[in-house]
Amino acid sequence: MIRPVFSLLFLGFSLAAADDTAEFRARREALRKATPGALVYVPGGTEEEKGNIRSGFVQDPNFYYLTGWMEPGAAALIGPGVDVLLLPEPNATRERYTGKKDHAGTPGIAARTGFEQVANITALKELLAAQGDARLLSVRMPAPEALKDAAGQREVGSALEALARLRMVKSAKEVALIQHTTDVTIEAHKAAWRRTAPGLREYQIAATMSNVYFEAGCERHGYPPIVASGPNAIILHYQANKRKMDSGELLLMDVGAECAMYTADITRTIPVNGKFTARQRELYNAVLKASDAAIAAAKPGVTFASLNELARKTLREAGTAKGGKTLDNYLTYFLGHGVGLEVHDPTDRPGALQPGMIVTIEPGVYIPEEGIGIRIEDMIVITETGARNMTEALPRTPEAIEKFMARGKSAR
Ligand SMILES: [Mn+2]
Repeated sequence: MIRPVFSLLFLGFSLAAADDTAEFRARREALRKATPGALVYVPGGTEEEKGNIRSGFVQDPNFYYLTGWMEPGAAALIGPGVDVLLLPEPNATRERYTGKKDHAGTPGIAARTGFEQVANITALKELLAAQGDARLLSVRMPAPEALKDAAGQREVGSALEALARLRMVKSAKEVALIQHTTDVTIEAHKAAWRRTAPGLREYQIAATMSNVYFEAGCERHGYPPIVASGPNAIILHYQANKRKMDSGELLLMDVGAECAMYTADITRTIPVNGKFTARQRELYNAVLKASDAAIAAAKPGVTFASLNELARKTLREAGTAKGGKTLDNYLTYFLGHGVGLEVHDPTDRPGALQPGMIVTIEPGVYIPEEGIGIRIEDMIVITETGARNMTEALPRTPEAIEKFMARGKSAR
């Protein structure tokens, strides 16, 4: 999926799975180091938040990253010598709908959460007062009302960038979780390739793909599936998925699952009838060349911005569209973005890539004059010496795609 915003750092919302408490504790320690002397407030998601009625409760990704806690209405307070999980008071009415919830009085709660202390959320004001005049920061801005009320006259600053920098570099455990989501998503794409045929509707392919990851126990889509046939592929975030696909057209699928809180983001573009036309192949190979060049150049110390430039240069030299403009004119966005707890995880475009960063590489060309849109999106993890393509197992060349589709058809 193409990132629609242009800010250096971006944090939003997402959900979860059990992990051991040690890693979450280590992340809180890293946040303390990154915000020396400060007291950081970390609000969790609530059941009242907009959109929950459709999606079900989804834990806030920043809160999840630092706590591993999956229940709604909680918060955390992190600072020098402060490691407190704040839980809501028991609410009998709500529990009739969504089940029993833990609270500060639940026996053994501190050991289970891995926090030094578990307190009632109403204790926030006292806890802040006990910390004297420590600098107060929040990982949600503007600061939540509950924090402003408890803080009184004290100013609240932002810890968003400090946390974003931590989230950009994935731990070994996170890389493994993301690889799992990626592997499940690859199976979803393959299922779509086996089914794709002229006359089907885009939503039928979306249904085939979603079914694979829901069957595998994944909680939700990482983002709304984009299944775009023919001219729809020019629309970067096409989500209607209603059109009937025809022989001779391309089908662009930008679809990713979210499993155990971590998202995949993978795009492939395939021929509806299993065979690329000469022009489709030519354009596809130009995009593939740009992708290969960027992936080959990715390594620690190189900037994401320079990979973007390299992909553009490769497209510029690869050919022209009808009308004569070079192909780089048809790549209208930045090359990629971080992926993790969110499909658009925090990303540093001008900064140097570091081992453990996971980013998409998603060059494309979208040519209205020819009614063709092609995108190839892979996820790479930066290693000590280069980069590993986490989505390599999903065929990328026209020849491998055609071979897979021919085999899939004959097996039906
Ligand atoms: Mn993407």
